[in-house]
This record gives sequence, structure tokens and C-alpha cells, in this order.
Amino acid sequence: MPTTIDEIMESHQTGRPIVAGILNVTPDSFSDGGKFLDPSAAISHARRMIDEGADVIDVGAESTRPGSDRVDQAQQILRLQTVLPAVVAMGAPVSIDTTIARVAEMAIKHGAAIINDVSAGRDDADMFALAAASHVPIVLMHMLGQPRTMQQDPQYADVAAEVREFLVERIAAATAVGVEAENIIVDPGIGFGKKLQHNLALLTGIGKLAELGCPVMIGASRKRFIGELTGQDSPADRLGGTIAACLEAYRNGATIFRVHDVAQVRAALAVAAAAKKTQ
Ligand code: HH2
Repeated sequence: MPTTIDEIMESHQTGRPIVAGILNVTPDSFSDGGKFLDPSAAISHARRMIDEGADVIDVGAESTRPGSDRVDQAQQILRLQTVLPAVVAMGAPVSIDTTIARVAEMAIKHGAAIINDVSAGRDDADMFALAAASHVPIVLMHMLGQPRTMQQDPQYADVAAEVREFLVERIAAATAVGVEAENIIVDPGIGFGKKLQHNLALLTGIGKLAELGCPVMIGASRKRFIGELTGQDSPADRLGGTIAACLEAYRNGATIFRVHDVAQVRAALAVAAAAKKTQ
């Protein structure tokens, strides 16, 4: 049975871990760029992730890796137009990873059930109005700067407190436009304008975000900070570190995990969730 939106939005209360499988319909994503640009490859990968236990499929047509170039609205829609309806038809909720309201609108028309906006409504002034009018949950993520330049020496005095402050402000901006507070998911934006020590402080400091009363999403999968800790240059080799990061985040209150390796993370979280229940 597919996971419902209510189960996702109540996950921070129930402790149920939600796994969002990443589907990058892009030529240049940092870990799987080019692998799923072909619609039939993308569709079979979504099928596989659902079979492996993904609760959500997070579909994106623009890479936001450090240094990436922007992809315009028409190009994103072109990349999504075959894949998105096919993935929606598989029955699992689909989230649309975009910062452009017209792209999110097209995705919602085709059945997408969640907006994942890594700019937290700052790139496109219409995004919050769209979320409010269509009553779909929206992920608000923290990013310092823009993907092109965000890794150029990011600085914080207290990263967890500053990320929290940013998200409090974005929640207020979204609700002011009519987005229901119950429809907001927050995300500290691992790797988005953060050095190694910032990412680690955020994984351990997630409790500060969980206090906001929204589900917390975490996207640590295969990211560079894991390679910095393990010496693994190739993102595909970073599964062990990805699992450790997800478990650390879960222990501290995150419940939605955006990952490439669905089966393995699902299994790790099943064990962690069962152990948590006995506490
Ligand atoms: N990370 C990426 C993309 N979207 N969305 C949320 N909410 N949180 C994240 O941490 C996040 C995200 C970057 O990872 P990926 O999609 O694998 O790579 P790319 O941006 O190169 O396509």
C-alpha cells in the first residue's frame, strides 16, 4: 500500500521513517548525472526504487550541485513531461524538486503531491501562492547563496541556530501567503553552502529544527562531506557514510530521508525505527 501524505506529514509525531528516492532527470547531477535523462531509464529506476520500498519519489530536472548552471522552465518541463505522469501512475506520492513555480504547477497538474523547493520560496515569488492554492505540502530548504557559488568559503557563527532562524523566517513568509503550517516540511540543506563541520553540526543539531513542529527532511545521500570523511572520491561508493548520516539524523529527530540507495537505507531505518519503539 502506498504511503499517504498524512503519514508523511505526521512522521515527526509517529517516528515513522519516510524514504524519498531520488530521480534526477538531468545530464549533470553530481552522483548520477546522465543516467536517467532518457525517459525509459528514468521510469524503470522509479519502479525499482518503489519496489525497494521508497515512500516518495523526488523527481528533479535541474542539478543544484555546487557550480551547476540554472535550467530554465521550458527545459525542465521538457525533461519531465514523459517521466512525471508515468511515475505518478505507479501510485507512490511524487515530489517535484524545482524552484520554479510554473514547473511545480505543471507537475501538480500531472499528479505530483509535494513541492520540494531548495530555495524555500526565494527564487520564484509565485511558489508559495501555488502551494497555498493547491494545498500540497512544500519542503523549505536552507541554502547559503546560490549553487554556482555556495561552496566558496561559507561562514557561520552557529550554523544550527542560523539555519533554524532562516527556516522560521521562511515558514512565516509561506504562512503569510496562505500555506498551511501543517503543509510545511523543513530541511537544513546538507551541502548547500556548508563545510564539513557545518554539515556535522546540522546532523547532530537537527533537534533544533524538529522543535519547529514540522517534519524534518534530510538530504545527505552520497554528498561530498561523506567523501571528505571516508576518502571515497566516487559518490556511488558513499553508501556506508550515507547510512550513518541518515541514522544520526533519525536519532536526532529527522524523519524524511532523500536518498539514492533506497533498499539499503530503508533496511537500516527499519532496524533503527524498531529499536526506537522499544525505548
Ligand atoms: N539535495 C539535492 C537536491 N535536492 N532537496 C532537498 N530537500 N534536500 C537536499 O538535501 C537536496 C535536495 C542535491 O542532491 P542530488 O539531487 O543528488 O544532486 P543534484 O542536485 O546534482 O541533482
